[in-house]
Amino acid sequence: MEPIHFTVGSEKRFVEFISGLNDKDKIALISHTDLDGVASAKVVNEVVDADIVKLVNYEELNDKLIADFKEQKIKRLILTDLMMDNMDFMKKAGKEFEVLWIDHHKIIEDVNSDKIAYLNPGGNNNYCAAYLCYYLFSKIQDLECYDWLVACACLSDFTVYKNREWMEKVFAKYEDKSEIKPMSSERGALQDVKRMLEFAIIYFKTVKNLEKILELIGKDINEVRALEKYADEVRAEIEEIVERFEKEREEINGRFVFEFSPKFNIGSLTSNTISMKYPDKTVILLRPLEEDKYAVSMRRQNSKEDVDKLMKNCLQGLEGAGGGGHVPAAGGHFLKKDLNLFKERLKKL
Ligand SMILES: [Mn+2]
Repeated sequence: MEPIHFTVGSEKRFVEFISGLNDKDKIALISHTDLDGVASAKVVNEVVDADIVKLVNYEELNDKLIADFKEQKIKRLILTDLMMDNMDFMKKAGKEFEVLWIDHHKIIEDVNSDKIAYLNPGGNNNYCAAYLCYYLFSKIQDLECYDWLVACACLSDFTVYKNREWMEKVFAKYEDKSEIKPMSSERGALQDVKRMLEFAIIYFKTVKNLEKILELIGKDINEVRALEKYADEVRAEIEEIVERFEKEREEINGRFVFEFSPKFNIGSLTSNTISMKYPDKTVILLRPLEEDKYAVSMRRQNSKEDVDKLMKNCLQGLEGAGGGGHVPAAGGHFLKKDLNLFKERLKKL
């Protein structure tokens, strides 16, 4: 692997943290809830065998988590693929634990200290976290058995350019002849597994048991088929909704409007799938939320209508409503009681 330059932290800091590990200090490993986060946790845990492994959303990085770890006598905390927009959590964590933080998101502050080793290459999102973990921990232990999983994370996080040579080697090893690009619809051993893992992650997030996926992913790429049945449930729901869209959509002023309430968290995946099928149509999808609101997404793939503007005009002045985005894609929400008003506005705009 080509050497990686870290803008904050260094391989020396990493090695210091690792050589400080011992049998008696309890370790917690936390990582993000997407494919990059899952792959990072899998790679790191192969080496450190943490006492607690948790996949967390950003809002869970709070005082309660630190208190829980303290109560469980955690001494060392490892974070991977976790973005932070301020350093409050890290500074508090650095007071309680020896911390290793490996990340590739925007660098807000260099929080390296005697207690915190923070490694981030910075720059233009060249590497995903799983690749960074694989690169660093491979210096301690041979992790080639997980190269396929790391390659899937690279595809999923759009980080397949800077590490091109390595990606090519892994694609060749697994005889995947597809073009190495994110969002590919081509078939191939790695592309297929990557899409399947993304769907399986949606499944386990919905049943609130994402850590289960770490148990089910093994070293052998062929074993990962055990996850297929979960991924298929999610895939089937998307297909079913797309089919229903074809039959049940309303057309208001040349735009497609459709309401659906999925079991899985597939709102944006479904919006993308449908709008890519109709690039010259504005597609408006409504999803009832648990409270008294609708989530609304608007997409226009060819950008011939500014859906950010449309969204703002439709929601203007509505009680408890808000939203916006960019020319081709916007999201928002409004109260259920305003559905008719929302549609009336669509007729006039
Ligand atoms: Mn990531």
